[in-house]
Amino acid sequence: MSVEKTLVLLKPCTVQRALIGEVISRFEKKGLRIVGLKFMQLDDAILTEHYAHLAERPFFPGLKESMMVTPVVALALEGIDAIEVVRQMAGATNGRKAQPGTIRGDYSMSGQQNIVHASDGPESAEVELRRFFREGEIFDWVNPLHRSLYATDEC
Ligand code: IDP
Ligand code: MG
Repeated sequence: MSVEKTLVLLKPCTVQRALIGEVISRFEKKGLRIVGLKFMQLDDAILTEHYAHLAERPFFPGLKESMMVTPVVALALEGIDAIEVVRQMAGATNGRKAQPGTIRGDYSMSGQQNIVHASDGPESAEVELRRFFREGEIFDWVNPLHRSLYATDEC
C-alpha cells in the first residue's frame, strides 16, 4: 500500500465522442486526485517511444495514426495504489472483452479505439509521467477531503 502517481491518456476517440468529461468524472468520483491535466497534440516520435513494445505488431502504424487524429488529454492521477486502481477501472484492452462497469467495458467496442491509456506498473508510470509532463506541470495541492477518502492508518 503506497501513494502512487499514474499516467492516463484520453485517446482521440474519447475526444471525438465528447467523453472527456464523463471519463475524467469517473476518476474524480473514485477519489483519485488529479495532479496534472493538459491537452496535447502527439507526434510520431513520442508515440514510437510510448508504444515501443508494439513496434513489431501489424497494427502499430494504424495505432500511432489513431493517436494523432486530435489532441489527447493527459492526466496525472494520484492515490494509494493508483496504478492498479486505474488499470482496473480501465478494464481489458479490447472494449468488447472488457467487463461492463469498466471504462472500456462501458464505452468501447474496439480493440484499438479503447478510450484510455493507463500505465501498467510503477516503472512505466514513472517513465510515462516524465514523457508527457514537464517539471512544474504536476501539482501537489492539498485535498481537504483526504480524511474522508482514507482511514487514518492508510494515510
Ligand atoms: P493496454 O492499453 O491495455 O495497456 P497494450 O497491449 O499496451 O494494451 O496496447 C496498447 C494499445 O494498442 C491498446 O490500448 C490499443 O489501443 C492498441 N492495441 C493493442 N492490441 C491491439 C490489437 O490487437 N489491434 C489493434 N490495436 C491494438
Ligand atoms: Mg499498455
